[in-house]
Amino acid sequence: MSNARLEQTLVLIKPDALKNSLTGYVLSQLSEFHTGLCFAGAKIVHVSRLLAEEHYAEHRDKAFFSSLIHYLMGRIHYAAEPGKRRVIALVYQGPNAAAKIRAYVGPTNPHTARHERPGCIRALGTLVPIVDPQGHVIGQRMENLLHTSADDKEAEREIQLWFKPNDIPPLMRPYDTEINQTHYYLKDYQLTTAYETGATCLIAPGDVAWKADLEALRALTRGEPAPRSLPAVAAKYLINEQQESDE
Ligand code: 3AN
Repeated sequence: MSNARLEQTLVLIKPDALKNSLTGYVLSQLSEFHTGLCFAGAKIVHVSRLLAEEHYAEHRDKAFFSSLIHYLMGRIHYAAEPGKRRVIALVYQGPNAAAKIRAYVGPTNPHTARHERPGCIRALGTLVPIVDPQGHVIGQRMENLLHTSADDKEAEREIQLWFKPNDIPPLMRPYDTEINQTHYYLKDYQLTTAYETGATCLIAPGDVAWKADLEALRALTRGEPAPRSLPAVAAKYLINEQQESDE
């Protein structure tokens, strides 16, 4: 990004932070007074499996992946209260946004955070054993309260995964947008441009969309290789749209 004022980063306040009533503390710690960054976007999200798996796509082959997805979906901290399964997604803006927020939040592993950066937000997190159906410990899950984008490139991918352009005020939008000209629907995870019963409209003509999403949808419609997968485009348009089963 050429304009440093428009540098942005994604922060997710995850279900363990919500459960432990740390939201106010996190917002205060990350406030403009401390970080020099300001809000560009905020939304409360019931995280679908599609969104969680896209968000953590780089960890797909790791032993902790399934546990990580359930954690982000709120199934671990709100097992008996599906209505409370939420994440607060925030976009912060300002020079060096990703690096600044990561420095405030601290290391990924809460034990390391406590050791190396006592007082950082993730020092309040914990490590939890992951147990297989036979009761054997097969790994550990880091409950580290927050997600923050690793760098500017990841921030671009993640902000466009969680936010539509209109979730961000016009003068704060960091990435190219385009006015859509076509109806795009999703039915049984397949893309169509004509409505069928049971289909969900992803984007309608006249909607403002990320340019990269529309480029991907046009390529996918033509059956050509797309710069971005259908789930990566669709997930944000389905946010808070449908009631997921508890599978
Ligand atoms: P960060 O969240 O600091 O960017 P990533 O992207 O490496 O760190 O990891 C994403 C999430 O995956 C972490 N927040 C953590 O919950 C989990 N995770 C990463 N590495 C491990 C690991 N070795 N064991 C268990 N969980 C992990």
